[in-house]
Amino acid sequence: MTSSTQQTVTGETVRLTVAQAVVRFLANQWSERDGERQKLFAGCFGIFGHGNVAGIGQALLQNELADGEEHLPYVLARNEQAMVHTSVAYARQKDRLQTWACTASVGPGSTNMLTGAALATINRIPVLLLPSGTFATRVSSPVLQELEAPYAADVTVNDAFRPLSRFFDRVSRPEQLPSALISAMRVLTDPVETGAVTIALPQDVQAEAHDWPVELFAPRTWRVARPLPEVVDIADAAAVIRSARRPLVVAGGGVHYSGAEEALRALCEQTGIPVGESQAGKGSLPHGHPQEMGAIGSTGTTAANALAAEADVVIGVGTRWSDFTTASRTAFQGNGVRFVNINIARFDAGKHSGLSVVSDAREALTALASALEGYAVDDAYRSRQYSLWSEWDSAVEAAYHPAAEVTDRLAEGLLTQGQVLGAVNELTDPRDVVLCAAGSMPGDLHKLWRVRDRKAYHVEYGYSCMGYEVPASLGIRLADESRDVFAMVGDGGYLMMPTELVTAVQERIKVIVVLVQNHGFHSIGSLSESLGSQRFGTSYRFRGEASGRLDGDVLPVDLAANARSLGAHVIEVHSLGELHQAIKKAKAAPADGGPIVIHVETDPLVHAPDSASWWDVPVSAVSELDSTQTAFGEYLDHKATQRPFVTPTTPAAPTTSESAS
Ligand SMILES: Cc1ncc(C[n+]2csc(CCOP(=O)(O)OP(=O)(O)O)c2C)c(N)n1
Ligand SMILES: [Mg+2]
Repeated sequence: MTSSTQQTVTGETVRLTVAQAVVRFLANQWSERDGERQKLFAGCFGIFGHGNVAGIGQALLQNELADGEEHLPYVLARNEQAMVHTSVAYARQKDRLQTWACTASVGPGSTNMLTGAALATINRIPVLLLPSGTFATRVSSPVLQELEAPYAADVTVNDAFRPLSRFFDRVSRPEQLPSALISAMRVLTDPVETGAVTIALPQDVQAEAHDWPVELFAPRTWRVARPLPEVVDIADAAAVIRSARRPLVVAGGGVHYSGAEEALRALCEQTGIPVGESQAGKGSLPHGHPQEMGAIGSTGTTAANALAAEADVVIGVGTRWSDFTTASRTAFQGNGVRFVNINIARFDAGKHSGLSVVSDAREALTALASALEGYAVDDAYRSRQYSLWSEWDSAVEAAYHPAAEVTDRLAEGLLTQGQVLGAVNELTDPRDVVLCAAGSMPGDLHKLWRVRDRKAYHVEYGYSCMGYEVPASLGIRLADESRDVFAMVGDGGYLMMPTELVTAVQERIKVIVVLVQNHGFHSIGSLSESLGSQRFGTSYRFRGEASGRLDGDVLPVDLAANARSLGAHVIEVHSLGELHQAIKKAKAAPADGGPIVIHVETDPLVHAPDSASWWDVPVSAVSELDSTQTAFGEYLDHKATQRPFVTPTTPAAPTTSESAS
């Protein structure tokens, strides 16, 4: 144990600071599933300040210099929110079996991680956050960056992590550390509980010495569970599905995290049941598979949405049924539609009054396939799937390769967003990863992207956090260097968080950022227009001298120069041909050459094909504007189609219809 050579080892204890104990403990944690074992922590991201430089910082230095088996690599990031995003993306790419720890200084360094914490928890992705806290002793209070709440002396800014964390502890005394660490590992490796886990470490406690039992640092392996379904639940689920004529699977992120793609494919091939996918579940079946209907819901394909509207039984697999997936509860219109929910979390399995199958997705799908032996949908339903899909696929083709009547109307040097997505899709390898989080591209990718590999689609749409894209690209590449990563980022998202390009330069991480410049918020602009708010405040423009409004000229902002100044290799393109060349050049660039940014301008007024769907965004009920009044009328029409989904799902035929419930 090299890192303890400077310490006094007495019998069964070892004397280390709290921070040294944290680092040594983390370096000895492993996860295991299906007999494969890996380090739970690939390393620790951080930004030092007075709150952690001499505590965790000293411990990480000592660890790096020792460079032994208990190594916990340290990577300096540029923004604390960003380093949480990088860790989350890494963990998602690793199917939640490995992650990173993140250390931040007292105060703003720590609270910068809050957005990342929320994102991790909402997406159910493990990440360990180690915010620093002000002195536990409080002898010099108030110290720099201390909150000083007048109503409660023990409240610090780190209490803001509580609602965002699946486990939270503050280690105010060294004796509390072992149980805090062990609880943290339990939650991180529990597929039901996992999310952000926070251990706040006051700055004085980090540096305090303690005699630790040596057993605390023994290697520990945390087995990631695959809970089996109850036999009776599978029997009931099979009975419900056997009674269905138009069943539909909705695949969520749980399919990927469980590695259930093959089991899903086998079930669908055996029964002919089609599949619609949420953002996290996209790629559950590969593009081109006969049962693959692509995206479902507000940003879905017309194929999946047409089948959803008619389905009599909907089988959710590893989905948390977000509003985008259900089109705000308007997607499923079948009279008496029933739900079967396969989910590892009872919380999700119970949604929509569904028949709950609480289980690992792979195990439940395998059991269900046996229980459904001899059952299959009829030929009419299969040919309906085929014709709906063919129709949608031609719409995708037209978006990838728009007709001259569309392209002729574009200003010189501009492309459509569909052309950009099409070019990236067609010129990348099937295993390359496309990444996005916010703006108009997540919806367009959900509809249009042709996924050819289970880990090749990474859109963060639980929190849809602008700024996730650049830092997340580092996480994906670190997790799997055999794939190129294409981060699709809008100008708005880029401006939120370009910082980690510098970290990619530092670590020579090859990520490819496709920066889509359209001078503002294409997404929110369109949304605003459809809701009667006339694209107000969504363009990046000068304030007009006459109007006093943000409707002047486009701002002279050069994001290509910005990316270049951060050390990225930048390729600016002004035509489809140049875009093709740029993608090929980026792919051919050396694996350790650092970040590449492809800067392309698009026309924000050319839209992707319509989903024939809806998303519930409230419209002002009273207004002086005609545009808003019209939008409110349309809003009420849509609201009338929302369904409560409260009919109990039992193996017997329902006695009441959903519309009567
Ligand atoms: C951190 C954060 N702030 C605000 C939003 C709300 N929002 C969603 S998309 C968007 C605009 C994104 O602009 P851009 O990245 O340029 O993409 P575009 O819409 O132009 O495709 C905004 C402000 C968000 N999702 N995340
Ligand atoms: Mg934009």
